[in-house]
This record gives sequence, C-alpha cells and structure tokens, in this order.
Amino acid sequence: MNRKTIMKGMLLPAVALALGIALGFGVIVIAPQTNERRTPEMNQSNRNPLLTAPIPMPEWLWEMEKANADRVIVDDEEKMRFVVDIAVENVRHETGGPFAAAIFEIKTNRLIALGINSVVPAKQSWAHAEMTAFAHAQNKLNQESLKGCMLVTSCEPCAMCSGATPWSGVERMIYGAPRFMAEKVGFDEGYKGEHWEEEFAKRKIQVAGPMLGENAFAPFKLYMEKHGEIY
Ligand code: AZG
Ligand code: ZN
Repeated sequence: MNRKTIMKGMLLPAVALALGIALGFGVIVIAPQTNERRTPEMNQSNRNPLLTAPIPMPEWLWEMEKANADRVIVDDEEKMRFVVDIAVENVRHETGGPFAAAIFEIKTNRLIALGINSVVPAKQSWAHAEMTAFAHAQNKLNQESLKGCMLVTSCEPCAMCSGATPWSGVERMIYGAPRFMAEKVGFDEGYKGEHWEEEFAKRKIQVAGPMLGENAFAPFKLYMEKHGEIY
C-alpha cells in the first residue's frame, strides 16, 4: 500500500469524524435545554407555528369577539344560546363544523375567549371547538391553566375534548346538544366511558347539560341542509 492509498483510506473516517463532531456540537448549540417559562415576547413573536399558524381566525369571529369583549352573561342558558348561535354562524360562513365553545370567568361571568370547530378549513384533526377555545383563552391569558374558568360548549365534548378538559384547568363545563345529536348527523364522538361525568366530578369539575332541547340541534340542521363535510 503506498502513501497515497493510505491517505485516501483515512479521508473517509476523517470526514465522518469531523461531521460527527460538527453535528454533535450543532445539537448542543441549536437546541439548548432550558427550564425557563415562556415569556410574553415568545407568545407574541415566537409562537410555535406547529400549533398556532394553521388555525386562522375568520374575520366574522374576530368581529364577534371584539363586539363581545368582556361581555358578562350571568345566566347559563343565555351563555349557551350565545354559543349555539356562534356554531350556527360557523356553518353559515362555511368556516368549519357545527360546533362552538367559549371560556368564561366563573366569578365574574366575563367572556374570555371564543372557539369554533376549524377541522376541515385548517386541516387539523384536533381543531374541535373546545380545543380552539382552550388554546385561544390560554393565549389571551398568557397562561396554561384556565383555573377559575368554565367551558361552555354547544355540544357534549367528544372523547378527545373531554380528555383535554381536566388538563385545561377549567372548573366547570356546560354543554348544549347531547352526543347523540352529533352522531345522528354522522360525527364520530369516540369512546369516553359511561361514567365520564363522575370522572369529571372526581376532578372537581362541575358538569351541567344537555341544555336548550331541540334548539341545540340548530347548527347540525343547517350543516345537513348545506351538505357539510363529515370527517
Ligand atoms: C365534535 N364534537 C364536539 N363536541 N365539538 C367539536 O368541535 C367536534 N368536532 N367533531 N365532533
Ligand atoms: Zn372534541
């Protein structure tokens, strides 16, 4: 073996070693581990695009939220009528499925944030009304816990949303349509166990519903008439 061949043979391991060091160093430099909490600046300018960018807020909802900023609605049925009307608007504007939700502060009955089902337009399976309401309220309050708040949802939460509810921190939940109304139209609400309300009670989350009787079916009726997509 001459010197040239030996040099050639050493070139590949040397490149691999250099690349390994560079990559290893890169991981450390690019992804420093920190225990710091999120800062307000991060919420404004460094939002995690995986979660926030694909959920655009339709103009009509933006306007509705502005018009109802800090609105106080004391009566539960009135809160529910407000939310069911938003679900109807979501169908009318063709900006998502026949579901809406809102977060209210329990002590003051003040509206914090609205949420709508955005699954089809946002192409996000998790974008149920309850989930977008949680995310929106948490962004607005700049905190992950919705302690002291209640969820008002136009329809009984599905398996995913009832799973997410205790982690949101809300302490009350009221719902309009029972799950069979959503299932009648073709939505798959998933399995959540027969005693789900008892599980909520164990976690100190008060539940009330169904509410509004046949009036809670209005968003589904319009969705069927408009041949809305069932996913
Ligand atoms: C759904 N059920 C509820 N309660 N809310 C939504 O946004 C849904 N989307 N699909 N099923
Ligand atoms: Zn859901």
